[in-house]
Amino acid sequence: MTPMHSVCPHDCPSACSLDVEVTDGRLTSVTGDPTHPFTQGLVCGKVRAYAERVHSPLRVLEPLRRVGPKGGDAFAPVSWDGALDEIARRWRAIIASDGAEAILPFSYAGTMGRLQYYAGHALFHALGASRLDRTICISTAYAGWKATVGRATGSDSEQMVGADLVVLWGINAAYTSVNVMTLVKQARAAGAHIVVIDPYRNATAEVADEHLAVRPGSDLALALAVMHVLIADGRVDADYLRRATHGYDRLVQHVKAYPPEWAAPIVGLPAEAIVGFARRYGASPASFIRIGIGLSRHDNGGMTCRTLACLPALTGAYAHPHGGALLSSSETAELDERVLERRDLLPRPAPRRINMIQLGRALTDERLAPPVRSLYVYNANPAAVCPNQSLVLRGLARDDLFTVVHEQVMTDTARYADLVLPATVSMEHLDLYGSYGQHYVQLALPVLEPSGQARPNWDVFAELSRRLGAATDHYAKDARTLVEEYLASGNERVRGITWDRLLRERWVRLDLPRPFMPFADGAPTPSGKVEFYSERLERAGQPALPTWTSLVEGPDNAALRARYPLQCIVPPNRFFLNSSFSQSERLRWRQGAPTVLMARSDAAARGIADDDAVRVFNDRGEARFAARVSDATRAGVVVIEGLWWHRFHPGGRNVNVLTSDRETDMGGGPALHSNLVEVARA
Ligand SMILES: Nc1nc2c(c(=O)[nH]1)N[C@H]1C(S)=C(S)[C@@H](COP(=O)(O)OP(=O)(O)OC[C@H]3O[C@@H](n4cnc5c(=O)[nH]c(N)nc54)[C@H](O)[C@@H]3O)O[C@H]1N2
Ligand SMILES: Nc1nc2c(c(=O)[nH]1)N[C@H]1C(S)=C(S)[C@@H](COP(=O)(O)OP(=O)(O)OC[C@H]3O[C@@H](n4cnc5c(=O)[nH]c(N)nc54)[C@H](O)[C@@H]3O)O[C@H]1N2
Ligand code: SF4
Ligand SMILES: [Mo]
Repeated sequence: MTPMHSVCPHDCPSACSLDVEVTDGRLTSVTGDPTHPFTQGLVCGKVRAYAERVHSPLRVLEPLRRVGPKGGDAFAPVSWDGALDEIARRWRAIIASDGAEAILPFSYAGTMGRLQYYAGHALFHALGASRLDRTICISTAYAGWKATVGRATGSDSEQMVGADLVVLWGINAAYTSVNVMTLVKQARAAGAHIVVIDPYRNATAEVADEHLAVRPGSDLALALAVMHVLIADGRVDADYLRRATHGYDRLVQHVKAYPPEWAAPIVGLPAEAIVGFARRYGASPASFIRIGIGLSRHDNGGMTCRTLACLPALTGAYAHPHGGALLSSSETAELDERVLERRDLLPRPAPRRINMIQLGRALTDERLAPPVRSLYVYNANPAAVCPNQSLVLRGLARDDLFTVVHEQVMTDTARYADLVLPATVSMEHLDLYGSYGQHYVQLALPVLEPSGQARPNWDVFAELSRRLGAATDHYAKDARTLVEEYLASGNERVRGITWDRLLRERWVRLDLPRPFMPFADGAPTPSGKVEFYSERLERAGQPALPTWTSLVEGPDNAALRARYPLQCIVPPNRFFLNSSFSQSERLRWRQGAPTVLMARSDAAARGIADDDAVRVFNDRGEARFAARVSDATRAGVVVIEGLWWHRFHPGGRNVNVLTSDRETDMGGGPALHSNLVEVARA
């Protein structure tokens, strides 16, 4: 048995530091590093069972060629050289006949490791392939947040301990960032009052002091009413407002239109509850709001995040060592992604952009010129995670589409591939990790030999680069050189973080002042202040001040609501990470079954009992679930947690059959939670 260090690569704000044990070449134990200040010895149930993922019977161990229909499971082994030569040959022919834009890369954050995340960018840029707009997760939230404070950074979560009030706003931290819950518990023990704002009583709300069960997509109305009360009561920090904000006078006039009585029917709470929350917030100088990215997945998600970012500026909490707000810490370390991304290799004019949430449209739109002739998927499982799944699957099923999927496991998407290439897992390759929830940089060396013939993304793109004669200088670099160049691109917060130091110390904290209060005296916006009034939004045709907008697909859409009366939100479940871990028999068993949570009155009105097989449907499609009848959600709101692989889902389709590929108000992200549906017994 050899004890070693690794880092969790998954798309999770915790980026846990891991202690691992390897026995006879197999992973035998994964636990949280007790010395890491954020991990604090705790990892989630998904990664504690990691051996089951690394040594899964569903691992792809050799390159495969599809020998049956697309979407099936008939594949035969081929050699690496044969597969790579074929890709190069097919791409050369496509480039000659249709141009390089007919090639579309599709990737997201299957790994957060910086090298493997960006591994393909240089090659696709140099070829002139279509560019993918990677909007599926953070784009809307960041666009809204940045309109107010300029950068995806915020107060340090560790400073929550010592706060009077902690608000977990649209974040199911007990599932999606367990280490935040360690801090929440410590904050509570130190005297903080914990409020969860979420449409349903999720696992996080279960352990809070107070749960505000808002209607989906109504947080903007709630926040506007909170502003109204704070200003009307004079519960604002005049000194902070003068020193650090822009547009306060205009905000004062503007929010007069949003009293609690106006918000109450939208939010679905009594006006007194809204006033109570606003007064508590106003009376707590050390208030810490942890905002979830999930909250932004609504038609008005950008404006919602923008407005929440204004609240700590009213009370001055941004200047309190235990106050403020955090949506994401991903841009706290100011590193230059261009070192890895190599935008300088793009041809001019730059190739077209395709929004990843509209993959189905891109693959099926006959007017698209050139059409997409080849799709190369890595770090992602679009068949399961993209909205408007029926259209995505129709596109993936095209016989004239040459699809390559580089994967660790035989996903739903891999089954549509012409060629499947085996990928290493994080413990089999080297990478550098930052985080979007904490402030440490980590390096992970491989602790296991690659399984079968698996190769890292970087190595595969390097092979393709050589075969295609594109971006060869970039791929001639080794991993260490790239890590060093990337670290050297950082500002003073990253200075002193070197390869050797990371190897020696495992994790290194960014060089930040303690306490870290990035918006204590202003913010990196055009005015240099926290912007209540945004000229930039105004120029983009958006309201310059925080302004109520209702959901395109929500209670105000009377025509649609007449047919589909239930709002349906689709947040993560506990034991999968997006669709990852759906391959694990043990975690599927722990998760139970794909379920839809519904209120007793909604169930009774439809003759549905707990555990009944039901179908959930709208104009986009239909999927099957087991009903969970409970008082954890209100009448009119149903909840479908998690993304199951199709083959483990009754009916063979998952929740994203129901979700739309329409863009939200900002950033081009998806309104995954703004859905209207109907439920019936199957
Ligand atoms: N176990 C697990 N962990 C994960 C993931 C996973 O799939 N499973 N996914 C990872 C990824 S990629 C991400 S981006 C993060 C996301 O993690 P978070 O930022 O925490 O976001 P979510 O957990 O998606 O937030 C979902 C919460 O928002 C609530 N919500 C939905 N609509 C509204 C609304 O209108 N108002 C309010 N107030 N709340 C609303 C949902 O009910 C749910 O409780 O988690 C990561 N961690
Ligand atoms: N209904 C609904 N849909 C959602 C969401 C939701 O909350 N509800 N959440 C959305 C969000 S926030 C996100 S971020 C997206 C996530 O969407 P995806 O990024 O597609 O996430 P995963 O389903 O985890 O798929 C990642 C895949 O990458 C593979 N992978 C991991 N590491 C590597 C590697 O090093 N190399 C290669 N080649 N492959 C690797 C994994 O095996 C896995 O199959 O889903 C979105 N879709
Ligand atoms: S998925 Fe998140 S909580 Fe679980 S080990 Fe990875 S980083 Fe930690
Ligand atoms: Mo995400």
